[in-house]
Amino acid sequence: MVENKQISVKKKAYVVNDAIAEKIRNTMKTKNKRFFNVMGSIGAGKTLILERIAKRLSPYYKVFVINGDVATTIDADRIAKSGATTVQINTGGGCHLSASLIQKEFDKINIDDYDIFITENVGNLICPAAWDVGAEKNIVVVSITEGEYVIKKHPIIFKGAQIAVINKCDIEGEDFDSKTLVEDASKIKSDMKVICTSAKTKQGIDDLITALGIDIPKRE
Ligand SMILES: Nc1nc2c(ncn2[C@@H]2O[C@H](COP(=O)(O)OP(=O)(O)OP(=O)(O)O)[C@@H](O)[C@H]2O)c(=O)[nH]1
Ligand SMILES: [Mg+2]
Repeated sequence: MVENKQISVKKKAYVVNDAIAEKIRNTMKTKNKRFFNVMGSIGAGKTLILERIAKRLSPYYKVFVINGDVATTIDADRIAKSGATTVQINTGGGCHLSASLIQKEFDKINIDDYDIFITENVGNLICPAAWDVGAEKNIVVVSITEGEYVIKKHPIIFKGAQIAVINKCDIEGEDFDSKTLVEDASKIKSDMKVICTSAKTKQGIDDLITALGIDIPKRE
């Protein structure tokens, strides 16, 4: 009996979360704003990718990034140096961002002041999969150093994503290979967009921005 009660409390939490997420999605659509949720493993390169994206887009767009971590403001501080406005959510022990945490941050700002909103979710390939934050697209980042089975072992988070990013392709070689990861991500959904990046060298960053559906004005 106790077990059943726990399940129903959890189900209720998902229902409440999904309703807030849907409200966020509708607000963004109505206001013609873009909102993306970047998930991925610990250390896969989420923050460095967002630093690159923020630097590339900031001359043309107002970018607002919400970083989720258990502790510290390291990631928000890093991305702020690339021209985006950032805020860090510390979850304490929490392993994911939720729609209500995001809504609380949106309540503190004027949505109309920004064009593009991006969350960096807490690093792991499990919990964020279950918690819709109201983004129009979910992006999952893994890196080639995480082993050839990382996507096969975590299919759920990829099923809920539109874009899979295989990062750290600059160290591709005998020990690390992107081929299996690209194949595995492509097999999960026929319409999955799979992009190999190196946040270090900036390889693939413009492809990722294009996959998000963001126009990059031509350089003069
Ligand atoms: N060689 C190489 N290193 C990278 C690349 N991307 C990130 N790194 C390095 O990997 C480490 C982790 O990068 P982060 O961007 O902090 O990773 P993260 O996914 O944000 O990590 P958490 O927020 O802690 O989950 C840093 O030392 C980065 O410099 C890449 O494309 N190539
Ligand atoms: Mg990070």
